[in-house]
Amino acid sequence: MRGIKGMLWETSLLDPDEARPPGIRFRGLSIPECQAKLPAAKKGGEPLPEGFLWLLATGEVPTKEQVDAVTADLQSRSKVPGHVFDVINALPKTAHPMTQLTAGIMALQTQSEFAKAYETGLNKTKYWEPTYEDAMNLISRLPEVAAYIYRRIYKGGELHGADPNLDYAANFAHMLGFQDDIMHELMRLYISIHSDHEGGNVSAHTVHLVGSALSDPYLSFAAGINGLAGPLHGLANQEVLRWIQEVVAEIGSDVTPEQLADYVHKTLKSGKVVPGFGHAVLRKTDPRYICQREFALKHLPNDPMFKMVSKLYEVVPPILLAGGKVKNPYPNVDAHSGVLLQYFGLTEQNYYTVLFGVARSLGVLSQLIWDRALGLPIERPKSMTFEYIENYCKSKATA
Ligand code: NMX
Ligand code: MLT
Repeated sequence: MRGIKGMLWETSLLDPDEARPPGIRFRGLSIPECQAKLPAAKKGGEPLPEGFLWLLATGEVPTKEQVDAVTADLQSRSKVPGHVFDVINALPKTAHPMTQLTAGIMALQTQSEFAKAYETGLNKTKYWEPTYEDAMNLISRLPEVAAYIYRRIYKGGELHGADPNLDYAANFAHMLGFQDDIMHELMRLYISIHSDHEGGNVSAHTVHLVGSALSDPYLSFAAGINGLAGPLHGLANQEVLRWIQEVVAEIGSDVTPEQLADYVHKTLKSGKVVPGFGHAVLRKTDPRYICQREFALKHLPNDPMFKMVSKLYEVVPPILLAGGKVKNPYPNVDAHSGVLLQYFGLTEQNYYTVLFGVARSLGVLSQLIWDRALGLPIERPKSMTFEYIENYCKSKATA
């Protein structure tokens, strides 16, 4: 169904062919425009995800006071019920972090205002109201659930409580165990740029599809997170870092373009994709890759792994182009994110997609509020059998 226009999605839009940034617009604003216009924690710093949330949900650029009000509102909603941790604890620590995240979200579902209101016979014109409450509650509780999973798996279960003086992204980084100012800036940028990518990507589309059955926001979001856990979608961020580490382990980091090209050919010959390259819609370098590259040039220009990512940017596209079938040979968002995270000490690749999942809640849940407000119908495309297609073709051939 690539290229088939079939759904409404207000919060963001991709333009496949737009040269360099924009490529994506959040409510009409490109990433550089969001960086310039949305309030930041510090002068000239990265935009606060709370501002993105306001922009995505309302279509308007918020003031700093409005963003601060969102931070406070999210904090006031952020209490995670104890049974959520019990559900996660019932899984072995070896369960993939994305499995633990979905289990945590499903456990949070007991708090759904929408499910409760629907049961009591809510008028359909009011559906958006409990959807809004669920969306805000879920967004506010995800960081603690996600941080719990990280500390449980990788840090022996020692937790870092929330810091009420920090904004959403910085507090998330803090609960994960990262206190570095620049890591906090990275987390603000990371959550903002991963928040939304129009409606047809697997995670967003799944949230919309499941939500169209009037499944509540928790059920819908958990479904989307399962889609994000696929290696051709969000899981690619863990695959990229693993692949780069394999490259380094096998041929070292001080490599010539020719050596790197040989490794890329080897990956392709073994029937695998080069993770972090290609896109189903974009036809140029992903603008989210570009802004992460700019962040790296500013904060870690000499990191050997960043240098490797830069070399791959040169080496991979011509090889994929020469293969003749890849529609977009350029890097996507996942080609860069892992290298930034590992630089600041978040080295556990299997966890990376959880960060993507927390960020994605801002966009897909903003849109779900609008789905309910607009009374969008249940999604139900028509399917066909092979026989149906065969008969259709025969009838056209003989016509
Ligand atoms: N390496 C090798 N082959 C590729 C790649 C790649 N990076 N990208 C596309 N192809 C192949 C693709 O598998 C298909 O082969 P075949 O005909 O044998 O099935 C052919 O090229 C045509 O595919 P496209 O139409 O260019 O891409 P499509 O829209 O089907 O898929 C992706 C888009 C993103 C799934 C694909 O480019 C890919 O698998 N990339 C690597 C995984 C990745 O980085 N995913 C993350 C996407 C971003 N995200 O966060 O979700
Ligand atoms: C996304 O952010 O969802 C990915 O780039 C995948 C997509 O847009 O298809």
